[in-house]
Amino acid sequence: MPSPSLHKFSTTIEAYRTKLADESASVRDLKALDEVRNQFLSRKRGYVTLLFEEMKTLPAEDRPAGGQLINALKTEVQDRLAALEAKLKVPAKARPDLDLTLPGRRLPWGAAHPVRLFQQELEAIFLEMGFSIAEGPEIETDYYNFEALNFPPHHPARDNWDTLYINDTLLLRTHTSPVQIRVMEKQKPPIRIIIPGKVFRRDVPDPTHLPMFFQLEGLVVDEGITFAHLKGTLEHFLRRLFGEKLKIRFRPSFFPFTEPSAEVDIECLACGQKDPACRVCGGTGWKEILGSGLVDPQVFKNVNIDPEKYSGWAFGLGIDRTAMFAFGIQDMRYFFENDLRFIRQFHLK
Ligand code: 2U9
Repeated sequence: MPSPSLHKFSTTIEAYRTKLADESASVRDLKALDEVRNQFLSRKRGYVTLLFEEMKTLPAEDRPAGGQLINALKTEVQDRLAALEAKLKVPAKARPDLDLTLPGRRLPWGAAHPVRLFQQELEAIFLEMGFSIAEGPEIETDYYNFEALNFPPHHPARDNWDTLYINDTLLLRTHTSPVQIRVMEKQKPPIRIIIPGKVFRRDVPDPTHLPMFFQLEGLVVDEGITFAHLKGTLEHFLRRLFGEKLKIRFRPSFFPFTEPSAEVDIECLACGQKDPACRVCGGTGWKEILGSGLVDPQVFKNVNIDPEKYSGWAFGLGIDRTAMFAFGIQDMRYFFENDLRFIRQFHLK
């Protein structure tokens, strides 16, 4: 019969044996193995060293048996760690529990959204012509969104831009035009930029309106820029997008930030200008696609560019709206309902 103190000591050793089994079961690499080795065998504070210290508190007649118990545990620790180390050092390909010939797990792939894909097509045409892409904040001040663009406070033209205000001075930009102002404040002409981005209007969603949509605007500023540059560049852009033979017409219009201004229509590609009941063009044969104009001299003055020396032209179009026309989509809301049966149709290229 072991004495009660030796019995207690052997129970303690048994607990360390269980601990060794638990710890070594979770070892996955050599670093973890080293940690377990230190835990048990470190000369200063390892469990084995501590057990030898504890052994000294046993009655003298129990010490030899206590020492044997510790040495047995120590051998077990060393054997188990050596076996684990050998297993970890075998190359993965030689391990029977790891079959490297199995195919990998297939991850679901994300893909660009159709509006983004279309945006990239538009960008590519302007990049070919030497334009750069500029970006700016979606939360804007009243100054950059309106005043700098020649909309005085309380001017009735603001009614056409139904605005989501955050407070008296901050708002969600209603167009990407504030970015042109920011660029012109920092950069001297020549300037040749496009600005794609999210814009916001206080609109109730319906097939042709959403409170958030995407715009692409452009700006060219240099000496000697005329309406001919506007016309030639926009015609080239539209024919690269919709085809060489596309019919285009310019109509006079008004925007506070351009003078003169023009809206640009293209032939209706849905009915080929032939269906008086066409749902896309309303039977007119024409589809309004963008707005444009020569930059108003007042806008140049607001950013300290001399309107006597420089002139420029600008345009704006709705990316989602134009994508609907290009892809034959009836309802703008489809773009943002995240129905994969709809979204996936645009990834055939
Ligand atoms: C500066 C100077 C001029 C940008 C322009 C339009 C005409 C236009 C609309 C088309 C459809 C917006 O998405 S839409 O609702 N845009 O008609 N935008 S000229 O002119 C600028 C911009 C910035 C400094």
